[in-house]
Amino acid sequence: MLSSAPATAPPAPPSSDEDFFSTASTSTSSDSKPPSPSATPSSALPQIPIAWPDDGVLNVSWVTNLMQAFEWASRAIPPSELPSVLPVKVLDKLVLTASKILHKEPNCVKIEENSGLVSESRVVVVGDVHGQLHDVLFLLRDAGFPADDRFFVFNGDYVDRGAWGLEVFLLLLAWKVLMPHRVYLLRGNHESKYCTAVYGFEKEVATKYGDSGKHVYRKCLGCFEGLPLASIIAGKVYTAHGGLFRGTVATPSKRSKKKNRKVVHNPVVTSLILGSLEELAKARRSVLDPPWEGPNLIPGDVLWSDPSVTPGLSPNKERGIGLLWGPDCTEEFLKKYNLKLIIRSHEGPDARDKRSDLKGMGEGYTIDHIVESGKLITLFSAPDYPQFQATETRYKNKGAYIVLEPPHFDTPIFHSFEAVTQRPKVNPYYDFEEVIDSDEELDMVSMVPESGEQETPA
Ligand SMILES: [Mn+2]
Repeated sequence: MLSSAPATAPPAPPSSDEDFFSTASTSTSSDSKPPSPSATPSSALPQIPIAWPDDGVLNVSWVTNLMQAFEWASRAIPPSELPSVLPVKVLDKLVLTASKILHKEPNCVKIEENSGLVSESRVVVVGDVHGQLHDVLFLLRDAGFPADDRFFVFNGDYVDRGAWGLEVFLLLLAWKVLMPHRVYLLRGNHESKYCTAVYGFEKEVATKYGDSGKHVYRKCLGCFEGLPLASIIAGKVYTAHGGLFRGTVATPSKRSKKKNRKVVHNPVVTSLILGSLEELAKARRSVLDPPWEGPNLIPGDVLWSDPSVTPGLSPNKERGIGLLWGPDCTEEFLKKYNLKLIIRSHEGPDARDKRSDLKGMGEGYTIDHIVESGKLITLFSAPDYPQFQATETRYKNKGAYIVLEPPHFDTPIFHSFEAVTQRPKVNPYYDFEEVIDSDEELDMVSMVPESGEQETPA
């Protein structure tokens, strides 16, 4: 049964998915009536178990069937039966194929004319999705699926918190494999060993894949390590999960010029300066957990930093890793690279609830800095977050995504959306009451570095 599209709907997604999604709508920031999305499963059953195509080449119907299968499975079968839908061998093949593509990408991917960005293109930017499968499916249908003229940049945090992190990550990998030059998956701080051990993904995978759980988890971690850190769209928009980062050049302190200075084995007297894109390009991103000390700090900064209204750069004491940067840094970065926008994610309604200096995340986005050269935006795409929060303290936030349009791709069009209701009932994979107040703060005691990880040079 083909549902009728509303007048304001974006171009139809690929025809093979027409049966899959029900009609829903989005509000742009000017709309007065909030949408009420739903993700009613289609009467058509997915083709399962899913097999890797004989010719090894994915097509649109394979990817849409995967999405349909995950949606169906989330409602129809217990989590532990997911291997009957997606066998381990097929999962392995998907993760391996995607990993090979992702590892080859530079730290900062460029989406420009050379990569197929033309005057008919749109670029959709997405923030944290955190395992909220039904909301991700809604978002993809609402924005329109990736296509020749529709790019997607995801700002990371695919897993943890929500109950379907694995499905969300895998379906995005499938799109990446299908359209590697249209879909860009950046790394979030939750795509790490540390976060996934605390916020649910590791346990989720173990629950779903049983005896093969450890194997699947390891494959995912390996893939996380390969995710690029940032993107630049049309030479005008910088996106990353956390945001800006420090420079790696150590400036010697005055004292170090004195003759009788102590020779310090590992000099830490470094003034905090804003990092350059050249330094970002050289950073060693392939670490399970971005280090918070040592010489390789750029990945941790890009994934964990937050903006502040206070000028300057300072250590992000609240999180224990990354930086806080002020509007002056936003201006410096935009001006230096002739950019108009920074779109970062990382702060949901709970994080913003604790920050009196910045706006709340009720609409799924905030404009945090307005400076001479442009703006800094925080974008969060997980509505009604976090899924397992106690009812009385829920934020009931909307999620949002941004569309960038030609000719300059530098003016954000915000699309806010409500959560998909009638979410299947599931048990959380982490102790949400225990970690509710320590959201995303790095517990450095439990974060034991992999052997050699902190010292290995790039
Ligand atoms: Mn985050």
